[in-house]
Amino acid sequence: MDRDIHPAVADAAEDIASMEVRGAAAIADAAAAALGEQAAASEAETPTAFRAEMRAAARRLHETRPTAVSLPNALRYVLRDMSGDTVAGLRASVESSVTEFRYELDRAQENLGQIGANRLRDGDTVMTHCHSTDALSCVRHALDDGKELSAIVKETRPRKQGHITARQLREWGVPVTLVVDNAARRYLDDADHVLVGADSIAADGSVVNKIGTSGLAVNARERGVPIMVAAQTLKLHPATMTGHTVEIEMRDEEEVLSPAEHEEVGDVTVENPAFDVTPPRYVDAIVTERGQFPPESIVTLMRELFGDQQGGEPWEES
Ligand code: RUB
Repeated sequence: MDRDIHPAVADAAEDIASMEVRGAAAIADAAAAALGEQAAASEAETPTAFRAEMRAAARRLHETRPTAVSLPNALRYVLRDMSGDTVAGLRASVESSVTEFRYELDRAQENLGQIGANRLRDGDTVMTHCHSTDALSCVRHALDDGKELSAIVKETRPRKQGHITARQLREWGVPVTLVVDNAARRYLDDADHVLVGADSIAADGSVVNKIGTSGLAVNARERGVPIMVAAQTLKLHPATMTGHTVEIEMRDEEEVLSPAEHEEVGDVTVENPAFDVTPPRYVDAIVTERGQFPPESIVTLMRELFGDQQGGEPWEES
């Protein structure tokens, strides 16, 4: 336990690891806010000590969940521009980066929502998987534009994030049909779009999202239903430009099988991957705040955004 880590950072890390805070955008927002709290409460006496404290806080947040690139992207955004010759100056720079980051996060979600909404027509039915605030932003903007939509919501085993999506859509007055994941193919005949979010998007246009997304996309393609991925540029994974792959989080087996059920079933290995990879050929459009892209061309945007990023991570010891 690092005594310089502020309780707000430790709590945020715990909330992210336990999925109390979940979904790529919410994780990024919570991590940035926690860094802000660390900076505000720091008792560091020298700029060197302050920087070390911020790096330690970022490392704690970074080690919580490995797949959503929005988390390291948020930490980088806040720490890369940290500047100042005094503790007060450094603190002010972190606080202003955090405010800016959180504002941009909201704005990006609004902007991509409007772009995604343009793809949805009055009377359309969308099929969703998991719970994505970027995807829901597209629905909300379409509703604000006066379109009527219905939704087929996949339950999303094992954590049932579909319930969160269903609740949100009902609050907006959208008629919802909730189905178990295995029923998705049957109900694709009633869907005009598959609409999902992303945890990471690789340079080749592959989409990493909640486990089950790739199977849904393959089925949707076979049925001729377009697959739209709503993902602000914070979900673009810079390291994939240099050949790195995205780590897929493996979660606790108890999310799948309780100890009592396991006892009853017997000695079996339980695997619980939280995400999967949908190859670009199954994705029709990636909708970002910078416009919509065919997945194969997302690398152009990545070069523009990350082209000059070199060297180690800002939270590593220098
Ligand atoms: C959440 C998930 C969401 C993306 C995008 O997985 O896969 O589709 O994170 O969400 P988990 P958003 O529940 O395991 O975190 O658009 O809100 O960033």
